[in-house]
Amino acid sequence: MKKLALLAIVLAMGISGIGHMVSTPRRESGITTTENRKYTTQFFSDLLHIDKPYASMQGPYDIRHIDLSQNGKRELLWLTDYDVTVVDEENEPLSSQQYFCHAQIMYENNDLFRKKNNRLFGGSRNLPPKWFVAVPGKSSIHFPEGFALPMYSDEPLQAMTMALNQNPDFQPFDIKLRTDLSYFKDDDLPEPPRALGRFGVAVRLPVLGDAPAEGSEHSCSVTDADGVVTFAKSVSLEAREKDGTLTTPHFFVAPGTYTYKQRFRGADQLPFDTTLHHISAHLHPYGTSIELWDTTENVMLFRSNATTDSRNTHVMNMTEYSGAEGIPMYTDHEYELRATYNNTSATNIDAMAVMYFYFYDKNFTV
Ligand SMILES: [Cu+2]
Repeated sequence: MKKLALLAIVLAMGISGIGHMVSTPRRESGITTTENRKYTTQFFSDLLHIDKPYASMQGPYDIRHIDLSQNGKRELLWLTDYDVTVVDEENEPLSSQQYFCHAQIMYENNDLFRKKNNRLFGGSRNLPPKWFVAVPGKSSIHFPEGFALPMYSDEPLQAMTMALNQNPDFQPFDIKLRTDLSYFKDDDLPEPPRALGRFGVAVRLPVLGDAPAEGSEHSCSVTDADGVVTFAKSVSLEAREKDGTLTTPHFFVAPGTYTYKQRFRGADQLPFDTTLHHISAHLHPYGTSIELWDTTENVMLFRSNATTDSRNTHVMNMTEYSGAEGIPMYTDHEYELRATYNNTSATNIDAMAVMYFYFYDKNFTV
């Protein structure tokens, strides 16, 4: 499931060819400023030319090969903030972020990450190769005070940014996407912050025509407003689950109201019982909310509400959780995502439903 999700995102971003790159790319070190011991490094995308409307994940994109070292010097850093901003040709922020689609910070490839993670941290760091994802309505991530992602300054990262345009009436124009990463240097801190690990869970629907046999157990189900179970027509990104079912995280939603449920076990995602300290979520337009339930205790732990613009073309805001107190999560509990779409249009719309979690990585050691 985890592997499938990663593959899906790489494919989703239209960058599947990147793995074939042979030479080591030249890395940018960005523009760094500092305030109260916190460093912020900025990277700018190339100009992205918007010449037509683009569906989600089909807009022009940019990839920067980056690291946060000064002169290649290796030091322990603690990442605290990630921000993506739409700017004009002069690097001035635009008033509307409606041209922002997706952005992420991730390792060049999964194998390199596994090797580095073992060599640098003895495998004690519970991060996947992808560290940050920004989506429409949630273009920044700020951890609660005292929590951060640990990294060495010379770890090779890539910053991907992608534009979106869902407005058919416009003159062609250019934008750039600015990525800001903020961090502390371990050497400057009297005490290290608490390390965060990360995982994400997507609703993955069985693809229409390949639905599981009647009565078989599957981790995902869809019911319409009348409680009738339906299966999805896939838009893209299909992959086979371990049980052989073809599933998709990017599906069509017919007109009407639907609730999508995705089950998972705590042990599928966590190495130990711990607490969640930051949760954000991703829905497409017409998505209304996505909830995290502890189904062992039958209690809702968190709900992210979506706000969409009046024409239902762009998600303006997704509410998040960020807190030092944390939300307990247990390896022996069962959990469920419940995402609701209310498609008030007359046609099928495309949709996704994902939650991104940061947890206290209590066994992390340098
Ligand atoms: Cu999406």
